[in-house]
Amino acid sequence: MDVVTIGESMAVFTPASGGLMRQAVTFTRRIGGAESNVAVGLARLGHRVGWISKVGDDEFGKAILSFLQGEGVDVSRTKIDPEAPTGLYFKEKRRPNDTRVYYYRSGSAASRLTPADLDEKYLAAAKYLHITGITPALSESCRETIFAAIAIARRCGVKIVFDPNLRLKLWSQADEAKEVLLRIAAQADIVLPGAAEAAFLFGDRPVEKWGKQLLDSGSSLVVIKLGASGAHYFTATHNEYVPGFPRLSVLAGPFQITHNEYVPGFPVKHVVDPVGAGDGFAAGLLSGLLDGLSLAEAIRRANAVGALVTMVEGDADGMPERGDVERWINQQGEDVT
Ligand code: KDG
Repeated sequence: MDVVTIGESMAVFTPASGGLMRQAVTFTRRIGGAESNVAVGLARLGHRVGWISKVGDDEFGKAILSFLQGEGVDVSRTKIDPEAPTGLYFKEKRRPNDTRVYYYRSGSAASRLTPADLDEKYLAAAKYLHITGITPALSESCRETIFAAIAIARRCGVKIVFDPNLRLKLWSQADEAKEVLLRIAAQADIVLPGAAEAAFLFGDRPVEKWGKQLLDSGSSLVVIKLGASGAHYFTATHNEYVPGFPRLSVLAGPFQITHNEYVPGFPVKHVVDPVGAGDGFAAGLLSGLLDGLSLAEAIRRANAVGALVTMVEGDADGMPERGDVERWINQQGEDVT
């Protein structure tokens, strides 16, 4: 596999109309889950990707497996747990810029993942292991599974890509979230926080300090995602102030940046559904790195995939195919048909 990812996928229900969900009577059912979204994104871009998880022995579990198989994701290491249900979540669109999620996933099949569910050889043969901060929040055994996967990857030279994907609803204590996510970030090769996640994890310390801290602990790349504004990245050789680049403090609040490199994003005129954009970013970045693009080009692909995802309803549904991404980049983010 080019990439192996581990995490929970759920049946996602979205009311057919906006506003308060209590009024909704008709829902559309799709499939979502940060890690499987990334897997779908990579598969659509032509990469070999495996998804490790557990689903219940129920109709939603079957829907998830057939959706992912249909997309070309390898699910051979995903197990069916007859003793727990597949997780669900609801996505309420109250207003255009106010999307809320409600989880029904406590005790789900995926929350019962354990280190014994990891096939070491399968993991060791991958080029990248993709993980997010969602899985360690699901249960103690999920947390152990993530740290066991990290240990295998590090031992076997598999690069670890970590998206903090902070979901405070899944943690009982914010401090605990911070401690666990920082512990994982310190062991990852590539760390992909959004601006708000970076603020949560590192406070208002100057960005170059914690960027450097992550680089010192072994990360080779730290990318701060700024949505439509693009992304900043740090590497061991690009961590100094470059005059003239947009400052993160302007774009994202508390940071004072002395700095790195910046790759502009693609503003989208009509955002239909922002959920999954960060996963699109991760898929685009990994795709670019697998194709041997320069870092700036890979991040440009990441920005493009993230933008395209927001134009389609659903967490993974808008993941573009390679030709769509290339056209979008060539057209500078203008939809010309
Ligand atoms: O990144 C998108 C995910 O947040 C979404 O697909 C659902 O995995 C999910 C979660 O835990 O919120």
